[in-house]
Amino acid sequence: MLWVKKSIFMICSGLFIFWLVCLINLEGSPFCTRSAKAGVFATQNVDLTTTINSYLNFTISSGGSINLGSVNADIPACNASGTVLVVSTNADNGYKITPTDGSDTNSALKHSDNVTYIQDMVASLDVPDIWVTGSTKGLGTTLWSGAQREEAWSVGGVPLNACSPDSTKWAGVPANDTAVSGHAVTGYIANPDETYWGWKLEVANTQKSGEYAGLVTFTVVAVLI
Ligand SMILES: [Ca+2]
Repeated sequence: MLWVKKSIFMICSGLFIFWLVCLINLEGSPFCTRSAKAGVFATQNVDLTTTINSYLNFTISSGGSINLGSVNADIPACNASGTVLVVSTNADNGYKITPTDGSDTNSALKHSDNVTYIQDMVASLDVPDIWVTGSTKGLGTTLWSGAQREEAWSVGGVPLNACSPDSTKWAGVPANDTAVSGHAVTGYIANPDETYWGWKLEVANTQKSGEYAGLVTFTVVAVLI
């Protein structure tokens, strides 16, 4: 029986030595099935915050100067190419844009006598109206094209330009931008927003003849939270 006891002792000793070697540094050895040693560790989080500042860039890419030419009474003069505005902003609630001329009744067109004006077309930017040739009078503007053009400007068709018949509605230019806007994007826009504005003029035979000129100012306001 002595050889049995020796054999058992030898086997147990071998297993003990094998376990001890694995315990020390033979992790991953094909002879060792023990998984990797679990380390002692702890974690802490870093809470990061930042604020992205608002950005706004506004340019007139074309049509910064419009000449409506020589106008006869009761025959509208219309500028087909119009004025193209480009607005880039990262504002989280979009932006609004409004043409203004300092008067809710007079247009920007002022006679060289420095007194006489051509009137505004009688329709507001938020409720534009169709132009009835021979009846509608004054200077009007229209948002005739744009990716986010308001439905209020539309007559139903797709305008080829600002002067396409029955394709767009018109409005007078208000005194300031506090009441209504001609165009309002209500959400964040990733790409520059282009809007295409037309100009149309019709006068009665009582409008004083001569040269008229004036400025319309477009104001862009970013809408933040
Ligand atoms: Ca006006």
